[in-house]
Amino acid sequence: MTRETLADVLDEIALLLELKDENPFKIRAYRQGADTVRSFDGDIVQLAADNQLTGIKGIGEALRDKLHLLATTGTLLYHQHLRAEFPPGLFDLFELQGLGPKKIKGLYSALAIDSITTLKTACINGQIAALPGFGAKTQTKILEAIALREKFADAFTLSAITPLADEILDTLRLHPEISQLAVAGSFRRAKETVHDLDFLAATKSPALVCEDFTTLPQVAAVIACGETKASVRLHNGLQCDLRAVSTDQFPFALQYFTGSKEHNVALRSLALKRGLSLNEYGLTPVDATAPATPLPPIHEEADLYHALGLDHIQPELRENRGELEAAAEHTLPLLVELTHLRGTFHNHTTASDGLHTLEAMAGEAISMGLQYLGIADHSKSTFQANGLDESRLLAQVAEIRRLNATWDSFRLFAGSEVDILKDGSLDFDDSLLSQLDYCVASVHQFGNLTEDEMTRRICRAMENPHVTMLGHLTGRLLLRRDPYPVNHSKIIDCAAETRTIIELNCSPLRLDMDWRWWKRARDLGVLCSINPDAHSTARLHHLGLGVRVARKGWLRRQDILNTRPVAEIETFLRTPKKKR
Ligand code: DGT
Ligand code: CA
Ligand code: CA
Ligand code: ZN
Repeated sequence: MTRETLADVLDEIALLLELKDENPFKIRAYRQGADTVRSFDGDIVQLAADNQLTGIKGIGEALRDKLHLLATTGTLLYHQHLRAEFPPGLFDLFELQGLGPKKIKGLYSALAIDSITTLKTACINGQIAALPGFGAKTQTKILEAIALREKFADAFTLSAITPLADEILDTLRLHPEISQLAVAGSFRRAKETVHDLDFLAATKSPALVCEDFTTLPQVAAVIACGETKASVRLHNGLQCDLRAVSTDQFPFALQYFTGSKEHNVALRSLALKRGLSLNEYGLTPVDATAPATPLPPIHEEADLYHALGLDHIQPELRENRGELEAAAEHTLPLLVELTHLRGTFHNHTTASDGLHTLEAMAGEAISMGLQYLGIADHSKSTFQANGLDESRLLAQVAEIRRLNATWDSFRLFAGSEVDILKDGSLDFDDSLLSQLDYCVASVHQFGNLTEDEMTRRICRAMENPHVTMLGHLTGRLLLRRDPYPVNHSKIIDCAAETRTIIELNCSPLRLDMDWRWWKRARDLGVLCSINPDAHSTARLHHLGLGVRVARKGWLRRQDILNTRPVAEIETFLRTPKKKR
């Protein structure tokens, strides 16, 4: 039983209760419980097993008993009974963009729609368009969402599978016959979406390790199991491959299976130019008879790169986008690390659509060792997220100033995630914005403009002297919603010119701006801010994901605003934008 499983069960109960139209307070209690479990500082699983959850804020009596049962027995009858009230295919509907519990319930009771297949058929037959409360527009939207899901059927987001990868690694590490272990592939390269997990183990007993791999508790089906490799499918549909190699082969196999394929192809041809043949088993002279300079011993991946005259290339950079040239010239970037972060901007509270109060968010940031936290709740136009109007925002600013007086070595920065309106003007006027410490400007509506219109709209917002940074540039939701069209080059140029920071929004489905654009931005002197866009204390921890993506974008410590200590940030924010 892991912390994630506990939290997921509570979240699912909340969803099921919502389907049943239960009391909203009860639903909220489960959601909050899930969040508390995720963010709890300590071994919550053990505490639950020992029935020691009394007094933990966010976990009431009812949840306490359920968590205890779950942690000790692995299942919860209450949850299973709730689940049994609905057909299993119904749960897939939640993965469709734009369908919430209310709509799903309506479809289920009116048309007995209980799976994506039945929903698709009903759309094609025009039944959704005829349904009160739905209509032709919704029907088209649903069909688009289904098409999008089909397009990404075999992909997973990096963050969704990270807990699974860690769980499996933890189990395999206990195996007495495994001496070295890693996940390679796109996961190790921190690709934003991943098709499968590629495990690699060094062992003297490859067949045994392969067989044991297929009996992991997460495995739903065995695809193949041989002498040195095995493939399985997990309960969530994710495929996992395992290669079992010898200790000598391990660094070569790790390099090979980390990829990318393009990086490997380029590396192999570089080796060939030096008369060397590289594959997943080793590095050998092409011509065995020619007198060759002896190769240095290769014990780890770095040795392999060194043997080819290269600096060691971090996995995140291995996409054949200039990293081999930089490694040869000794100009690879020294990449940012999580420990470099001193704070973060763009976070929400209960004032708009966040789950936790200012104090709770600050408390979590303090416990993470951060020196500052930027608050940026929604502005009034984002009414669906309870955006703040002028007076509520000013009240929040006053509250932040009051709280700041209570800390010696921590501070909140008062900001706003201000809406960029259709014409590029902002949701608040300059006199209000000038009373804030900083401001994140984001697009939340009119995503259907042309690329030109959207680009001009965003550039106009960046020209405002009070806009410190641009929020989630493209509005994409990975595997759910395509980005709206926007000209990245022009946006980056404009950011450089107006000294506007671009956010790397590291909310797991966003990871926006995309990693492919950061090197260009960096080279033009555009600063990045790694922002979790946290709507709860637990989500502040997505900063780690943000750092992985920043690394993939070639970003160094000095390219990132929120690696700076609080005193520097204070000066920075007080300095007029043009002079920063
Ligand atoms: P994905 O699609 O998210 O699983 O992406 P990867 O990169 O993990 O791809 P995967 O699992 O098919 O293969 C893992 C690594 O193995 C890949 O990054 C590079 C290496 N590899 C696989 N097939 C080839 C190949 O045909 N040529 C070369 N040079 N390398 C390959
Ligand atoms: Ca893979
Ligand atoms: Ca694979
Ligand atoms: Zn936003």
